[in-house]
Amino acid sequence: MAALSIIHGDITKQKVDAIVNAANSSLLGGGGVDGAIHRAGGPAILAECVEIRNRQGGCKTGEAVITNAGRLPSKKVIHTVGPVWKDGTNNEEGLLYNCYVNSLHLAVEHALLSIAFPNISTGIYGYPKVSAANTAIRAVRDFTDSNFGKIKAIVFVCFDEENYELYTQILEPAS
Ligand code: AR6
Repeated sequence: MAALSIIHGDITKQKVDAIVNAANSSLLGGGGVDGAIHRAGGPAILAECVEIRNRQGGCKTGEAVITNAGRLPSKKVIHTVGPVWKDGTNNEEGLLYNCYVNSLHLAVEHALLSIAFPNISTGIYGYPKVSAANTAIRAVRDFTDSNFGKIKAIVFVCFDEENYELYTQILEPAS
């Protein structure tokens, strides 16, 4: 079983095999965690994003692509595109679930054993944080249940206090 942990902090500082970026379908960068990753990692990440974009036309919502990590302490960056929250009737939940599972599959394909996730879609894309946390945890647990031992460590990196409290309550209800 992969170890699941929660950190209150900045994903660009995580020394794991792969960090996940909450990107947009253009793969050309943006604000939030996407901006932070490109700023800290430098231009090599964007250069590879542009190559992918030229090859396959960006990344669809719920899907994931992988690049180098530039100057970041991780080995790779997995870019996934979360859904924009509308009202919950546009398969937002299924698409968010897919972001986590597809990122994990990509990590396994690249023999990456540890992975850190931000709270995808819960910033600029406006996904309600409680629902997003429950979906993220369900997706990760479903994946680890059916892919035993393929990933050793999964970290939820919560940047804002509200998400940190939420994940702690869901994953460590006794504390
Ligand atoms: N480390 C970890 N988490 C962070 C960091 C950080 N350095 N900075 C912000 N967060 P958002 P989205 C958290 O808006 O909602 C971009 O412009 C933040 O507190 O980054 O998926 C993209 O290009 C929040 O909980 O991503 C897209 O256009 C979480 O990251 C769009 O935003 C996600 O917030 C994607 O929107």
